[in-house]
Amino acid sequence: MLNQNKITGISDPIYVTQPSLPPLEEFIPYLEKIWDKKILTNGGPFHVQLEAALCDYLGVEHISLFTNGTLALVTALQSLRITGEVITTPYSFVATAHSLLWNGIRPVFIDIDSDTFNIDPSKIEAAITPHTSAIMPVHCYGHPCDIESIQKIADNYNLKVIYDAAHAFGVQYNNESVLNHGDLSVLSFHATKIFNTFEGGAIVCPDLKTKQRIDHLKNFGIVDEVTVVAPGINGKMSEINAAFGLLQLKYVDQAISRRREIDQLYRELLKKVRGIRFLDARGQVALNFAYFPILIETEYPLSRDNLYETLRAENVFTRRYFYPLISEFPMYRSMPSANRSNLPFAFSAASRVLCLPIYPDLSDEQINQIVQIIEQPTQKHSCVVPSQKQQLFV
Ligand code: T4K
Repeated sequence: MLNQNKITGISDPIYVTQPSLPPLEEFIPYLEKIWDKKILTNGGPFHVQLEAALCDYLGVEHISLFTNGTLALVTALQSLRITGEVITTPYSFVATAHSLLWNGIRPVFIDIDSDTFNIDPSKIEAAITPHTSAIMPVHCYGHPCDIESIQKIADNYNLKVIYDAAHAFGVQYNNESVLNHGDLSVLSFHATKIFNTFEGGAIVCPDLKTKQRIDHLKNFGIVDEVTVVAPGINGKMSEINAAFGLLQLKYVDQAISRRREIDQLYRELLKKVRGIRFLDARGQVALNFAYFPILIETEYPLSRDNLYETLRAENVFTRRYFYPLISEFPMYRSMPSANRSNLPFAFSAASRVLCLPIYPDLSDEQINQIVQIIEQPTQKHSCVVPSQKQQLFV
């Protein structure tokens, strides 16, 4: 029955993303070097090289590499000695708020901007209490937050700003890296990200002293053989991941440029579909096209979840990033700031969003097939209505 309904006959599943991988043979020389030297971790040569190469590529001062973005977030909060309450968004991957709980910090959720889906700065001041020590915004989908307004409030109230920049690798805002804003920015190099090291992450920081503190914290707090300065953790990136990162860096521009083409093609093909809306970034930006979110509005004949299921039945596995909201998960749900009435736009966004597949190896043909599935209910819809009308007149 399902087969009869197939619109495009897509046989191999298309996922929301697929990691970019360089040619395997190019990785072998890196492995040979590791085998020769037998330095596998603890700040080895590839680790040092990747930190320098990323500073160069991203246009930032200092970077500290991590095993993943979540440990980098946890450590970023430790490094600035953040305590009490932190104002953040419910519209993100759950790691954003989990990093606060792991530090014994209470997340205070505020609503998002209805256009950008990033934290709404006009909601920050009302959420500040004597316990507030920082703001943790997310550059959602790599679209920069309202950096200026956030910084102004942070300065007025003496709050730190830690950006969860997991989606914002390579993003420029006003011709400068978006990662240079706030006190710290945290990146993820997970397999699903623009730039991946299988697993990985990093903290971007503006001064050497902060980097040194972060470097100690990610290595158990060890300074030297006989000195431990803090109850640190093991968050170090291994040499194999760092080596892979160096190779990946050679291909990242190519990957972003193919993503840009895919973004443009989707926009071109979908612009005439009633009830499908795009999300645009504000200001002068160079994006990385990490995600392709669309919004399913009421004029579209199917609900967002019906479209999600229709695509699944056709072997296209989109994702509802970010549904459910973080604030809906059991460990957050009972917090006063998680109340639905406090987060109307976030709830609305989470009920309408669908992230379509986007990754460098996605072909134009596959994009056309995906769009065909999205268009079909609108065509069916416009056919059904006249034929029903005709029957009435028979
Ligand atoms: N802050 C934000 C704002 C984040 O988005 C994230 C991570 C973090 C912090 C934390 O950073 P890390 O600690 O992860 O470095 C995925 C990722 O696991 C997660 O890293 C990411 N955000 C989040 C948005 O997406 P899932 O549960 O949706 O992943 P999964 O396994 O369902 O993968 C999605 C699709 O990707 C799969 O359907 C197939 C494809 N895939 C995935 C993997 C892992 C592959 O083709 N190959 C792979 O190896 O969370």
